[in-house]
Amino acid sequence: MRNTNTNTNSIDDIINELEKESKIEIKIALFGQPGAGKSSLINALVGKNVVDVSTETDTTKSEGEVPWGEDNSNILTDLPGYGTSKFPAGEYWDRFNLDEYDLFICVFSGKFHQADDQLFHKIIEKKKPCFFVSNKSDSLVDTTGEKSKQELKEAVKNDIKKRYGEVKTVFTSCVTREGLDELVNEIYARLDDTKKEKWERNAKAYSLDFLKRKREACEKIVISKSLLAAANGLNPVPGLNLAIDLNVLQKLFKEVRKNFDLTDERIKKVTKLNLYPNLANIGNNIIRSLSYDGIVNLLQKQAGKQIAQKASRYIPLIGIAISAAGGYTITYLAGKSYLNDCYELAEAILKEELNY
Ligand SMILES: Nc1nc2c(ncn2[C@@H]2O[C@H](COP(=O)(O)OP(=O)(O)O)[C@@H](O)[C@H]2O)c(=O)[nH]1
Ligand SMILES: [Mg+2]
Repeated sequence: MRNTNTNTNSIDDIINELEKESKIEIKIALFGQPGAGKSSLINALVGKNVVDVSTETDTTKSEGEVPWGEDNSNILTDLPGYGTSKFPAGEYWDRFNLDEYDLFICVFSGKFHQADDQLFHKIIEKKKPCFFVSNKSDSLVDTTGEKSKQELKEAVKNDIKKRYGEVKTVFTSCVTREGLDELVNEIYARLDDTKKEKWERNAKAYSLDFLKRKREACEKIVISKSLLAAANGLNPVPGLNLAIDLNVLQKLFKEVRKNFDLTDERIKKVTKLNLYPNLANIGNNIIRSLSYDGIVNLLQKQAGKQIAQKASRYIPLIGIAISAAGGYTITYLAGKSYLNDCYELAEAILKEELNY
C-alpha cells in the first residue's frame, strides 16, 4: 500500500514530469559550404568527436543526423546543399522535415557564400530561429595587412546585415576555441523555455559560468529522481516500511556523469595530471559509486550506518527515517554528493583547458 493518496498523486506527477522531460527533443540544423567547419562545430558542441572532420575540404559530404545526449534525444544535423540536382529546392524542406527543427545555423568561413542564400531566405520566410556562424576566425586575416581583425569582422557583419537585416553573427574557431561559449549561449537563448535546461545539461561547457548552470540544471533532475528512488521503493518487501530503489539512483548517476562528459578515459587522464591531491579520490568515487555497492556506500554516508548492506535492487531502511521524506533526504544527499563530485572534477578539467 502506498502511503496516502496525495503522496501517490505527487509521485505520479513527478513520473509524468520526468517522462515529459525525457521526451523533449532539441533539433538543430547546421548548413553551409563543404569545408566551412560544420562537422568540427558539431563535435565542439557535443564535446567529443562524434562525426568525422574532413581534410579534403572540397569532397566533404554531409553527415546527416547526429543523435546525442540523454537518450540520444538531441539531434544535430548537417544539411546537404540546397537546390542541387540531388536535393531540389522544391522538395527540400519537407524531405528533411525542417518544420521540426528548433534552430538553424548557417556556417561559413571567410566570405559568405552565395549558395547558402536561398536556404537562409527560406528559413527567414518560415520565421524559424536562425543565426550565422563565421568559423575559422583564427585564420581571418587581411592579406594586404591593412585591416585589423576587428575591422574584418565588422565587414563580415555588414555584409550579412545588407543581405538579411539584423541577424546575429557569431565568430568561432574550433582551433583556438574562440566564440564557442558564445555559440553555446546563442543556441540556449533561441531555444524554447522547455528545452533550455536540457541544453544546459547536455552541451559542452566552455566557461565556468556555463558549467555552474549545468550543475544547477542537473540538480533539478537529482531532486525529482531522488524523490522517485525513495517513493518507488515504498513497501516493496512485506514487513519493511521503506526502501530505496537503487536502480533509479544508478540511472541518475549515469546521467549526471554523462552530462559532465566524465568517461573513464577522461577521469583517468585528469587524475593522472595530479592537479590537486583530492582529485584522484573524487575520480575514484565517481567510477565506484556507479555500482550498487558503491551507491549503498554513499547512502550509508548520508544516513549513518543504518542502511542494510544488501546489494539487491531495493535497499531497506531499518529503524530510521520511516517515511518517504526521510528516504528522500538520504537519496537526495547521495545524489547531490555524486553531482558535486562530478562538478568538481569537470571544473578541474575545464580550468586546465582554459589554462587557469
Ligand atoms: N583553422 C581552422 N580550421 C578549421 C576550423 N574548423 C574546421 N577547420 C578545418 O576545416 C576543415 C573542414 O572542416 P569540417 O568540419 O569537416 O567542415 P564541413 O565540411 O563543413 O563539415 C578540416 O580540415 C578542419 O580541421 C577552424 O575554426 N579553424
Ligand atoms: Mg562535414
